[in-house]
Amino acid sequence: SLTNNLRVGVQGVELYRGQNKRGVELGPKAIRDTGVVAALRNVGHEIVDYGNAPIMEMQEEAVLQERLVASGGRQSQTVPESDYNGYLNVHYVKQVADANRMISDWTSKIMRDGRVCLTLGGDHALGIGTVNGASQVHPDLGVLWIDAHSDINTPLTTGSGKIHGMSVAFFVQELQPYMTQLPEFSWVQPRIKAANLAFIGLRDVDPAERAILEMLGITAYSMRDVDRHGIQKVTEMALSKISQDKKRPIHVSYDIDSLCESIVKSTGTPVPGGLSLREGITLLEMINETGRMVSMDLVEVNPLLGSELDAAATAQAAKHLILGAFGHSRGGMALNSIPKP
Ligand code: 6HN
Ligand code: MN
Ligand code: MN
Ligand code: MN
Repeated sequence: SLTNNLRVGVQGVELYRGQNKRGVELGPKAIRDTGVVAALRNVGHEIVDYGNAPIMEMQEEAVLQERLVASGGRQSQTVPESDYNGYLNVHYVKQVADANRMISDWTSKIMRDGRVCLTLGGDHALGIGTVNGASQVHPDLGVLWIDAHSDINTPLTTGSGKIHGMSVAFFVQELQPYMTQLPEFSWVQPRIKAANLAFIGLRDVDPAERAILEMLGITAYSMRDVDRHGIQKVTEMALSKISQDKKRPIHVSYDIDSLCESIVKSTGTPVPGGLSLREGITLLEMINETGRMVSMDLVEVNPLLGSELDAAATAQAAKHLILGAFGHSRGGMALNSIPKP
């Protein structure tokens, strides 16, 4: 049955330096503006919204941000790939590392307050911080990475230099001997075992990423698997792979681009042929039913991409995914579970 009486902590992370399209920093506001927090209270949860983590990046960029808003245009801008890290092609290492250090602290603090942590992004590089923070509280953490992409490039294999395409590489234990150690990220504790990680929704995986997945035997369900087995079977298999004894706490990192590009246009790296919104909701409801989700990211909503209608549809999709993950009943609530006034 659905879990609908949790203590939840919400944090926003306006991170955008993990990729190169402005606007993803407005994701937390776009998602909150759907009324998702009130809707979660209606489900029955007790919620504290911690606001947005004051990452340096945003303070430095506040002026630019104001200019962008003042210009009235809601057009996304592509930022230059300036910060080039020596011989490595990794962009904005310091900004992304410093932001993640704070995100990690916030995540573990929220969880130590006894709350399920819901993180609204922001780009997917924030997963380095949320997974690190969550695994500090639960060292036996399992991770479900729901994404069109596998985000497991290393600083040596990346073609784009974007850290949101490398997040997973930072926290997988067995990958560290092959991982270029960046001093800015030396605080990260790669505690997630390859066996306790699974991907769902893949359909755009780089050759080197594929090689890493195979080398470490990481469970990875592509859209081909979803088409073959259906989302329920795939989710069951993923859940039992990452936790055979069905006891492991779960972190869900949900990239909105796992959904089909035809429904989610306001995201930085859309890919056709993805999950339907219903498949996304079903998958998350099933995770909710385990009662073991301790932390969730919802990332890569960029309201400056696509039309205003596209942006609204993308934010709505995010809202409904979150509701699924937090046990909203599509069939209506049982009378005895309606929260008392
Ligand atoms: N995401 N594999 C590509 C790269 O740049 O490394 C795409 C990454 C997309 C990342 O969607 O979070
Ligand atoms: Mn470059
Ligand atoms: Mn993605
Ligand atoms: Mn991603």
